[in-house]
Amino acid sequence: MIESLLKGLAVLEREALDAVATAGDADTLEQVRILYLGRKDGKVSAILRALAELDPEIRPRVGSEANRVRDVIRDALERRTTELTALAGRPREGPDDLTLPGRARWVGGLHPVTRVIDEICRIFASLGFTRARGPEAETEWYNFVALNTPLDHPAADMQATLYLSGNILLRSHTSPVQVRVMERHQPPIRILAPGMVYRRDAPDASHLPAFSQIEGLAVDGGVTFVDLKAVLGEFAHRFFGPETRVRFRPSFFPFTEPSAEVDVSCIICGGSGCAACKGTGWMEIMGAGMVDPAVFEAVGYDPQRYTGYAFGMGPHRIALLKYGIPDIRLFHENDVRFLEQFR
Ligand code: 2NM
Repeated sequence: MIESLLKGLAVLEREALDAVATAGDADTLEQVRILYLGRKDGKVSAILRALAELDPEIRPRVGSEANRVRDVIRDALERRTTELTALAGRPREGPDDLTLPGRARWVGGLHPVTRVIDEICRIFASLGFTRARGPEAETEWYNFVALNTPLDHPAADMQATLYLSGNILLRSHTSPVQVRVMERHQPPIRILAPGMVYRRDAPDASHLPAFSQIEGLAVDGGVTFVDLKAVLGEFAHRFFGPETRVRFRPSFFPFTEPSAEVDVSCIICGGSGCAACKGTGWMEIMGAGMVDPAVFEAVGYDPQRYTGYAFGMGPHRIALLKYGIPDIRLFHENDVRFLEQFR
């Protein structure tokens, strides 16, 4: 009799402890408590109540075992309650939430002026122009005299040019590169000279003391203004789009004769007139002309045998027009919010 009673209690104890351990929330745990320790119908409570009817011989032994089982279950319930409360307060365990948006990595990019320079060079490279480079600190000969610009010309004035020392100055255009190439190479030549140039200007919305320039030069027997118009027209169509119209206005440069300013139909409004083209429908993008015979004489070319055309443009200025930027100084403030718009 006593053996089977004690065995029954042991089975109940194991059952109850299993149920407590696997209960996943407070509600389930409360159901387990009612099932075993509930005042009215709890399995352990019923046994404790029935002790009174037991033979006094075995009552103390069964009674103390029943009380021990009740206490063990009560402790287990308490511990599991604390455990479940702590779990509920913690973030969910397990794999990361794959539905969250990714964290964008910071990506660098080319400066808008660099992109314009690269695109211009790419187009002229496909038309047969080779890149040429030269020093940024130049002599008066290469920057002015060889380019048919006497030193008493206003462009050579101390007020316009950044002199370093003596007759050494920061080049005010990339034409000295063309002169250096012509001195060392015989025609035919077709070159593009991109680079930084320097002028004694206070910075404002449309001027920087240091800015980029790209000049081109083609020299051969029989080169005419028609070649110039064809090459620059092709460039304009590729750079600004096939609908672009091009016009040449008479102008003057010391190193070309005749000379022209080159306009394209407004790249913002297409020519109908807007704020970007100041209502004219046209935008000035470069200067150009036929190389003056005096320049050929300075570099030792025979002006009777060779003719050539040259042109020059400012990538900073073209980038302003292309992207509709109101102030050229924005290019060099290094403000990432500005720069990242051109990636
Ligand atoms: C320009 C406009 C017109 C030019 C001339 C030469 C050289 F060396 F052949 F004489 N190089 N670049 C030139 C001609 C540059 O820039 C607005």
